[in-house]
Amino acid sequence: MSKDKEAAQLGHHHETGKTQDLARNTTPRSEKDGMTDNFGHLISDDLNSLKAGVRGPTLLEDHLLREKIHHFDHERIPERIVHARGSAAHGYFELKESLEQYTTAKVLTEVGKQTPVFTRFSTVAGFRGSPDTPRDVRGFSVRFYTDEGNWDIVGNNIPVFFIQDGIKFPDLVHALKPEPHHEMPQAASAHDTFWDFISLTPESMHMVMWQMSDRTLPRYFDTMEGFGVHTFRLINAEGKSTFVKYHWKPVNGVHSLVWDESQKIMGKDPDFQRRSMWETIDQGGTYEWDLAVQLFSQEEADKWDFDILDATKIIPEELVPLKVIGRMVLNRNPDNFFAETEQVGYKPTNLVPGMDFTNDPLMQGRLFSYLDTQLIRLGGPNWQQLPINRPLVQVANNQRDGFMRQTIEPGRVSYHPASLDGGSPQEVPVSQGGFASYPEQISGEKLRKRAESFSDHYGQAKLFWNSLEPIERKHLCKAFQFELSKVETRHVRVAMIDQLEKIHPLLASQVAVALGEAPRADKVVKPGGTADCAEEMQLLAQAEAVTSASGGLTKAQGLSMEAQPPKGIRNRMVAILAADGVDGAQVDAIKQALEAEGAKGEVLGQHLGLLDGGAEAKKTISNSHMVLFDAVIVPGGAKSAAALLEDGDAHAYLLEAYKHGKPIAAYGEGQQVLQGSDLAALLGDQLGNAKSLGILSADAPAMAEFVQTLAQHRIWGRPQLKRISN
Ligand code: HDE
Repeated sequence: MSKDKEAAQLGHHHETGKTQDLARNTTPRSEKDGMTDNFGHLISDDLNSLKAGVRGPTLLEDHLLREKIHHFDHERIPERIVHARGSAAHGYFELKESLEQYTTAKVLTEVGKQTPVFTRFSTVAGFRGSPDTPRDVRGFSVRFYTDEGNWDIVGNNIPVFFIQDGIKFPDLVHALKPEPHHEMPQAASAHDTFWDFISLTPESMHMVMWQMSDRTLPRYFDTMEGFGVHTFRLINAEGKSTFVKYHWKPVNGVHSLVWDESQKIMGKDPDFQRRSMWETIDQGGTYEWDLAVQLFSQEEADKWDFDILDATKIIPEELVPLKVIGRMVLNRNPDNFFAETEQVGYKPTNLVPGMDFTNDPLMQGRLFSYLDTQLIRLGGPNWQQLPINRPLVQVANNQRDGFMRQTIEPGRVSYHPASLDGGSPQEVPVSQGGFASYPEQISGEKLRKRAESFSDHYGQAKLFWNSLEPIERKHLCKAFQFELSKVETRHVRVAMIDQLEKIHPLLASQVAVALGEAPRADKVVKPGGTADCAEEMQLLAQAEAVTSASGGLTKAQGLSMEAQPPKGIRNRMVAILAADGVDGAQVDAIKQALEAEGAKGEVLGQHLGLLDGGAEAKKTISNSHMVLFDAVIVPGGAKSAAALLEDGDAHAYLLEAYKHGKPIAAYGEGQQVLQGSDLAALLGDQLGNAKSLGILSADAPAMAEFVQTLAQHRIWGRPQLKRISN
């Protein structure tokens, strides 16, 4: 292990003296001394159990066998009830702009300081072994190991939530998870119980619009945004409170998969997103986000027609602009998945002095839950001492004991106040950095009731719809059609159409038609109805009405992904199709041009290893698939081109790339593959417009043009090829 790495790991330990060695369970032996059991005894045979005679029974006395199997039998812990499927990386957060005016928190005031972070991305519904790319909300949990203790932003990739009150969370999750009688479906909201609950919970309408949009199909972890969701407080040196919302903005831009592609990836590579992050970081790359905040006062909040304590509402950027204050860079993979990614326990109650909660009733429910859940998941109250959960600063209090206590504290004092053993540690006054809650004035009756200010459930759902580009509306509409068509109970489907009608009659009609129900707005649906949302989406009047609960806006910026400008091609993956005889020099030039932009060209050969012509294939055309790449290039080399023309799998790459709006390029003799492809046959005359369709070709690689096309991410609006439509 390198010195640096060792130091980084030891950074999680802060006991002193002799106790430290015991607590770390380090052994004075060097590795070459050999294998031991779990108590440090050297082992002479780890491959044969102890038997009475070589063909005889195994003896109960075989403590080595028993110890090994005892450990094995208990190697699984309960998975998270939600967000079980996840993957994480280490890195740092660097503050670029101080929020000193608003908070005393050092992590938000010490400009230039790099605070270590551990960030975990997850899906919500699926089990721990479920695929990475279902249609699902993504968790976005960031732990900052600050000099003042751990700070966790346990957020999602969607800025709002399904429910307004924590008491509904178990019901939401039970409805979403596989149905209890047969435990199906896995990692999918497309089933009766979920939509039954949603149709009876109008407050979820804004969230389900986001959920059915492309937001729940992120391409990579680093092409999705993150949000703290709730309104939090910052508190400055004068004790003044300012409200804050947190936003993570991916440096590589926001983009998504298409649904057909997502579904295929679940089979072709269920670890697709986890693998992409791992490989990028392993090869020296990074995943990066800017941290932006929205800061506002009570006086401003009082003017708005929605409640800042309601987690089903955003604060439109038009009301409070985003202010970028720093950057998070993920640059180190965990050493061990279980010890770090599985055992990390985030909790929204991890705040540092200068921060506080608000009365958001959803957040209030979370404040209890995250601590509670770890008791069973991680097995007791000392889960906070696991290396990944410990703060980097000293922990000092007189709490002792409990399951799996890691630290060994000397002395007789396990209470406070104490005068024995020096009486320490002492509390720290607020003026010297001690945590204090904001002294908010509270008065009122004790009751079970929701505030009137939480009652608008459709305004922001409309705002979201209005803010999308036509292609995004089309996808959203198709997602509703897909999900609800999987619902077997008709009254649940109809109840959902009723809800959608309150958002937009066109949307409701399009969905209704696909479900075999009468459209809700005849004029906007073709006679006979159509299940294709495309054309009708274009018919929408440009001027949508002002929406309620949005500060008087018609549409808001930042909601559409398509409207955000392209941000280069960093971390994108390009498939280079090759066979023996490929033009190796051209392949090198293509790869270098991509690498210069931070992207990667992967040679897919007809076989692994060195191809005649010089390129090396680490993957094959048949062991991989187009859905795992962002674009495809067919390079030159006459023999290679001739072989690819005969390769049905190679043809499929071009068809799939076309279908999913991905750039296609052919250079040199590779152009013959394109011209002779199944794709060309289906396109016919339309190949004349190839460039405008994102199909590029030239005698030599024209990489500037290719990079520009790839930066657009998708080429929408390609003429549909009926034979490969889904
Ligand atoms: Fe969570 N949530 N949640 N949640 N949540 C958990 O904690 C819970 C909510 C979120 O990467 C659990 O350690 C309640 C909103 C993420 O390890 C559990 C309520 C948001 C993660 C829990 C909510 C989230 C969790 C399961 C309503 C977005 C993964 C295991 C009151 C802002 C953390 C665990 C990780 C995990 C409870 C609502 C995000 C059971 C009761 C809103 C990203 O404690």
